[in-house]
Amino acid sequence: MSELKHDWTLAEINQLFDLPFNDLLFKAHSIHRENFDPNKVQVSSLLNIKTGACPEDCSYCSQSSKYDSGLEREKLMQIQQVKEAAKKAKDLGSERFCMGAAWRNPTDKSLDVVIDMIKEVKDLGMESCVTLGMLSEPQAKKLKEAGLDYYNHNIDTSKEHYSNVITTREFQDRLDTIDHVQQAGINVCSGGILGLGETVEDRASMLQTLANMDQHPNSVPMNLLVPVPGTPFETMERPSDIDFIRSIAVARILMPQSVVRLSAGRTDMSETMQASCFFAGANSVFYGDELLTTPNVTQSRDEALFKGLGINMHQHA
Ligand code: SAM
Ligand code: DTB
Ligand code: SF4
Repeated sequence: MSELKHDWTLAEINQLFDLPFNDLLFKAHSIHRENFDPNKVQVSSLLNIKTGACPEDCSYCSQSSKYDSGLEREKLMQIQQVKEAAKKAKDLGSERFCMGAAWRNPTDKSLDVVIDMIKEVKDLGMESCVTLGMLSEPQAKKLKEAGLDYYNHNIDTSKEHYSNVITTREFQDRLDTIDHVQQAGINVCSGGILGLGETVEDRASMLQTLANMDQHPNSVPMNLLVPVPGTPFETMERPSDIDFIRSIAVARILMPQSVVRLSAGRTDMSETMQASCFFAGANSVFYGDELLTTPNVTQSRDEALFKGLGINMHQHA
């Protein structure tokens, strides 16, 4: 097992980004092998339990009320529907069920409903994850008592670039919620999005924030922006495949024991690119035909990909 370091300097991280690609990948893959079975990928499934009409202005998001992405808003889902979706995900082989809500923060009343949903997921023998926006300390404690396994709260980009992407909250708000989740003893899932017009320095800074937390997030989703028509970032330039793979490799080196998830954006990635991401240290994906509001790689294509690469889906994470 690699030793964990929490005092990464930007200079050290920039040096990793500057390495020749083969040197970077060799280093990342060696660390990956020391800490994980390189032929195993953890799979989680997503369900959007509350769609659209979000008061936040995240420039990439289909669910913000500030932009017209053509998405129909929907109220908080009925428990029965959640149960059916979780059962389906379990039958497909997914081990974690992650429920997302387009909220700035949950009200205490809606949190109670989500808690009932978490209990249904737990009753199926699956790990539970939710992403509901900002949480107060008591709300995080309540979720822990309900048996929640993971809370997803992405920092999305660097602190320097944050206000170019979102103006309705501050970077520190994200860190505060992550702190409440960590203090409550819930596993943290936190990562970001590449393709938000950030520089390589911003990527280094984002990864530095994640890696220098008191505890590394247990799970680090690395999303490639899914460009959504109607949002301000609809025509944002896409990072090169090589630059994306480099960021996965650096995340693996900085956080050797965290599960790095190759998250949104896989529909626009070739199989070769995904294979390179797995080599660089990614060891988790979202599995199932849909992300939150956009399509994911179909389950049958993923099955074929994993078979071709000799990758097994984790049965026990
Ligand atoms: N509203 C909550 C929040 O923002 O924390 C939870 C749901 S929000 C949709 C969860 C995460 O999805 C965001 O933090 C962002 O990282 C990711 N996301 C949203 N839209 C995306 C897009 N178009 N492409 C890639 N990732 C996206
Ligand atoms: C994460 O990092 N990515 C997921 C999950 N956590 C909640 C969401 C991806 C959303 C992609 C765009 C959409 O489907 O709306
Ligand atoms: Fe709302 Fe979350 Fe979308 Fe931002 S990312 S607009 S907070 S649903």
